[in-house]
Amino acid sequence: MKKSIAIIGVPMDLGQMRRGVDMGPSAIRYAGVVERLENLNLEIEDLGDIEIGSADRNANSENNLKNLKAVADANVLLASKVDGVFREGKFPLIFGGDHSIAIGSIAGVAKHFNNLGVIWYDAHGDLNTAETSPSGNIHGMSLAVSLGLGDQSLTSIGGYAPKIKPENIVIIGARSLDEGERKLIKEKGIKVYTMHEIDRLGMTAVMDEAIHYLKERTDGVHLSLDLDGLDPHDAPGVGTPVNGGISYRESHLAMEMLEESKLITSAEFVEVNPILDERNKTAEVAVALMGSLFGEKLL
Ligand code: B3U
Ligand code: MN
Ligand code: MN
Repeated sequence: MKKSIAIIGVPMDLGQMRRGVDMGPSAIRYAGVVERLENLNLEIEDLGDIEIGSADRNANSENNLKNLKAVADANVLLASKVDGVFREGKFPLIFGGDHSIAIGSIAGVAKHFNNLGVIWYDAHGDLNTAETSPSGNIHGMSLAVSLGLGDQSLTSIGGYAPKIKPENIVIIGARSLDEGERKLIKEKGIKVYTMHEIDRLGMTAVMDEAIHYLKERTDGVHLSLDLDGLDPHDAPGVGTPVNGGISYRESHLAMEMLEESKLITSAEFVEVNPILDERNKTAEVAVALMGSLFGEKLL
């Protein structure tokens, strides 16, 4: 049977303060994702975009959670959409939008597994809470929310918390962590491959270890790929670029190894911002990486 993929666009820009990331799903579609994946003999259904409320950029600033209500509402919708895709036996492929959408993606996915794993491919940890966040931007809190930490209107999405266990997370590409995030990583024993380990061990060994680690303890793995995990030379169209990132080649290798492992059961590609991009380069990189993740081969 043909593998069936359902695409969900989430034009969310309320989890951070830079305009343009709401156009990410359009940019990824424009870069030819449907044709690219259809060429791999996959059945693709594009479910269109989730509706996002409007910005309330001043409200809630006193509790350090910007646009809390609108971000929560959109993630409730996303969680139920993702849940529905799973019920139909399809693979959810989600396009962002800022990284706050991982809250809904993971809420929709995690109930279908006893022990969901997550690969968080990102320059950042996104492990802040309102108390530790330097910005109040919810896109820097989504992994913490999935661990059950944070405002109840976010952690309770999908009707259960926590969604994932700390030992089922692997962060890859980290090079910008806030104090509270570092503390949480140590406290919870979250596995992190920073750029130091990627340089030192090489991407092959990092992915081999990560895959082995998750295979042993999980029954499904969600890939949450923030394009700012890549170096800004290769993926310039992101809101918070950080130098010294993962290369385009290393990222392809990582996706190819994930494909070979058959580990990934859902995926999202986030933080593509066409306004900050160079001729849709970052969306094209995202689509190329999806090609590798779903089995594109040269020979
Ligand atoms: N850690 C900072 C910055 C940040 C997090 N995620 C992105 N930027 N993309 C924060 O605001 O939480
Ligand atoms: Mn992120
Ligand atoms: Mn990031």
